[in-house]
Amino acid sequence: MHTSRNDIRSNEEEVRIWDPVHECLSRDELEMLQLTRLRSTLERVFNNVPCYQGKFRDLDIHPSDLIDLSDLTRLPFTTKEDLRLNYPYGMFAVPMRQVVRIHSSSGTTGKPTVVGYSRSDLQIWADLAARFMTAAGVTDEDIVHIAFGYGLFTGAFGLHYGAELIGASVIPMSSGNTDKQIMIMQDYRSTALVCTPSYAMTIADRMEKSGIDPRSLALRVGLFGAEPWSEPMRRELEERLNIVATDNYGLSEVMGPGIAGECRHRCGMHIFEDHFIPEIIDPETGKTLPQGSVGELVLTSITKEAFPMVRYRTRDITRLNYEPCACGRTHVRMEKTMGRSDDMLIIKGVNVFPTQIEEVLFQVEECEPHYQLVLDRAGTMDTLEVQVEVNESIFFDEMKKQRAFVDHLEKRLLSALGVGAKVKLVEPSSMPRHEGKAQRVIDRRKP
Ligand code: DLL
Repeated sequence: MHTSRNDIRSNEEEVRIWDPVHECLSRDELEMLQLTRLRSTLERVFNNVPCYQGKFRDLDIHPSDLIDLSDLTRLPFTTKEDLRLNYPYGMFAVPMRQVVRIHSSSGTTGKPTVVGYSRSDLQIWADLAARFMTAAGVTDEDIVHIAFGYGLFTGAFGLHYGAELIGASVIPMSSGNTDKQIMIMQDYRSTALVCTPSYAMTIADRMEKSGIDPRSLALRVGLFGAEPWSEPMRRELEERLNIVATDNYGLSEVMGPGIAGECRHRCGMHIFEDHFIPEIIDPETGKTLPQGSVGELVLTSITKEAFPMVRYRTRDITRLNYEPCACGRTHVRMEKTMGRSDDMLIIKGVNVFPTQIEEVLFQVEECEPHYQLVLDRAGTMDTLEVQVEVNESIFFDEMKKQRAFVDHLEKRLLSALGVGAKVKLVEPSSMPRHEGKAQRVIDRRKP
């Protein structure tokens, strides 16, 4: 436990910082630490991972050439393809006897990515999860209900050990069986809910259907992540579950959850820069973009032993904010991601992220928070159909009213996206509900 932990007061509200020494370093101190850690990571991968050795040699770079942090941009990127080519253990930088845990990414396309952790990696992982959970307001008084699936997915274990380290009481519920989740929440008085935002919405829906008032529960905070979600979705979850909903970010290749998380000010997720160096690049050219630009997040891990990643291309689109935060943490904040560059839809030449559509739908009272996007092709043109559930206020037998509502929605989407989409209203409760990450896009263009 950290003896150096202290409490900082801001805006009358008590702000707890798990590791103030590292989370509040000055930029100079932070950069010195990053440089030292980066150099030892580069030595480690150069000496132990043939893929990195080959990449460095191809570019005629040796780890000792790295004098300044700005030299990072000279290093090669690592991509998902590198991990596939070295499946399953080729990117590990320690012998298997030092690997004490294995996880993997979901692998919806092709083989999953396998990642490993040494004992020290697991300690750091728990510590970083404790950081963002503390930032979200979790304390040793909390009863943390984990509704991520336990298994190869990093979500459940990541937050589980973070919460235990804080001293909270952990309920390792896993995902699914929504009625039982609600019963446990009622009976065990869960105060913090951990899951994907879409599963939180499924839980909220089920509670409403069963006539359970969220105010009768002890829930007060939600720690949601693992998929993109919009601000209107946050507001909806806060209202329907009577909680403060916070966002946290991570990916298995770089560690899992615990790379970044929001503090109570909820103005971006602090990236734990003493462990990860973030960059923003142009996803097309790979060029580093100036501070404040929107682009693809690239991450370098600088303390991992078993599975270090140098300049890993996350494909997630976001922006970094280096302004000081009112919470006192000095680490850079990343904006809520718009989504992955792979999920970006190109409709009639216009780039659209599903979260932009979500933002529009969630602001329309008659729409339920359940939607799906169907992409198709008419001749050479891509088409987008937005299927959305509507509530009982839209009468399916009143054609004229319904037509006017569809027109209204289509106009709002056109003005927000800059491209037309067809809207199809579907009956309440007819869309699939999600227990893990939501699948929002159905692409019928692929053969
Ligand atoms: O989803 C790790 C995680 C678990 C993060 C639990 C937070 C909470 P993967 O399954 O490897 O790992 O998926 C990683 O999910 O590249 C993003 O595209 C997306 N993602 C994760 N967190 C967020 C978030 C986990 N807060 C991929 N907002 C990432 C938006 C997110 N997208």
